[in-house]
Amino acid sequence: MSSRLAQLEEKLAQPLSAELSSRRLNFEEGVYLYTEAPTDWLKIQANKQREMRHGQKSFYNRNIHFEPTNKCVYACKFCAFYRKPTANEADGAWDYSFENLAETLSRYPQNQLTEIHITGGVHPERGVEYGEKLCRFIKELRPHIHIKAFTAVEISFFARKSGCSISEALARLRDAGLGSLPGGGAEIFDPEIRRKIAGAKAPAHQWLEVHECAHHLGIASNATILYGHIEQYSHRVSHMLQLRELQDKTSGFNAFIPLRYRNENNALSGFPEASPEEDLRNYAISRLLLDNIPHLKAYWVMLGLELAAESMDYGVDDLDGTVDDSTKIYSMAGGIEHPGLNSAGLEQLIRKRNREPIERDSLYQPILSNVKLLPN
Ligand code: V47
Ligand code: SF4
Repeated sequence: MSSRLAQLEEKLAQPLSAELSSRRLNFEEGVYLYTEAPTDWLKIQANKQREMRHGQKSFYNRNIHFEPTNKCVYACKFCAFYRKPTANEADGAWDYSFENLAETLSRYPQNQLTEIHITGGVHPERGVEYGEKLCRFIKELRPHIHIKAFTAVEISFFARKSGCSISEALARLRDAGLGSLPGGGAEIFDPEIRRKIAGAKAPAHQWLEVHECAHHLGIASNATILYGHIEQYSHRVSHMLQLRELQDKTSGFNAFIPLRYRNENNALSGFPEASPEEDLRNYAISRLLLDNIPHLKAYWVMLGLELAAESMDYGVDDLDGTVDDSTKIYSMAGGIEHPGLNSAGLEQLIRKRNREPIERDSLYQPILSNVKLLPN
C-alpha cells in the first residue's frame, strides 16, 4: 500500500472502503480527498458506490433542448451565451416564438422524444404567465412529453415579476404541465465566489429555496455545480454538502451534474479549463460525498464523448440524452459544436464500457424496449 493511501486511511480512522459504506464523509474529509487521494483509489471507491446502487446499468434518455431566448437581465462572467435584453439579431441575440418551438417539435414524430429540456436567458418581460403558456402550448402539441424546464434562477425571477411566492409560481407551472426542474443556475454556492462570477443573480439560499419548494410540491429536480474557474476545493465540498443536507430533508433530487467551466467567448476567458483527470476526480468525489442523490450524470455535450465514456468508471451512471443539436450554451463556450447522438449511438458508447444501456424517462423509470415506438 502506498504511503499516501496509508495516510489517508489513518486520517479517516478505519479501512477506507468499510468506512465509506458505513458513514458519510464530512467537510474536512471531502477537501482531503481532493488534495490527497490518489486518482486510482478514487476510481475504485466511486465505482464501488456506483455499482452498489446501479449494478451494471447506465442510463440515458431521448430528449432535445429548447433555449427560448439568450436575452438576459444578468451577465454571468462565465456565460458565452447571453446577450443584453436590448440586443438584436445582428448582435447574436435570439428570441424564439411559440411558432418556432412548434416547428422544432414538428421535426420529431410523436413519441420519438420523451423529454424537452428548456432553459435560457432571464428575459426582463417574462413572468410565470409566460412559463404557464409555454408549458400548455407544448402539452397541446405533445401530451406525453415530459417538460423539464426553468432553472431556479428563472423561477425566482418569474415569481418576482408576477408578484407571487415561489411556491405559487411552481404550483402554477406544475398545473400547466411542468414535470421537473433542471439543475442549472446553482453555479457555486459560496457567496463571495458566486458574486464574482454571477453578480446579482439569485443567491444560493434562493436556489435552494426554489428546489425545496419544488420537492414539497412533488416536483423532482436535478442539481449542478459549475467548477474549474476561480473556486477552491473547499467551495466545491461546501456546495455539495448543502445539497446533501437539503436532500436529507426532501429526497427530491434525482441527479447531480458537475459542469466543467468552459472558457471560450466569455468574461473569464483567461482562465484555463480543468484537466480531464480533474474532471474524473471530481466525478468520483461527488459520488462519494453525495451519498443520498441516486444518480450522477456526465453531460456528454459539455465533456465530449470520450471523457463521458471514461467517467462511467468514476461513479457516473447517466449520460443525459440524445440532445440532437438543440443547445448552444456549450457550443458557444467551447463544447461540442453540433451535439447529437441517436439512442443507438449512446447505447454503443455504454456497451463499449461493458455496461448495460437503459433508456429511462425523466424520472429514471426504465422504458421497456417493447414500448419504444420508434427507433431513434
Ligand atoms: O447554470 C453556462 C452552465 C448551466 C457555461 O438538469 C456553463 O439535466 C460551463 O443546467 N461553461 C445550464 N458551464 C445547463 C444545465 C443543465 C445541463 C444539462 C443537464 C441538466 C439537467 C442541466 O450551464 C448554467 C451554467 O452552470 N454554463 N455557461 C460555461 N461557459
Ligand atoms: Fe443569464 Fe443564465 Fe447566462 Fe447567467 S448563465 S448570464 S443567468 S443565461
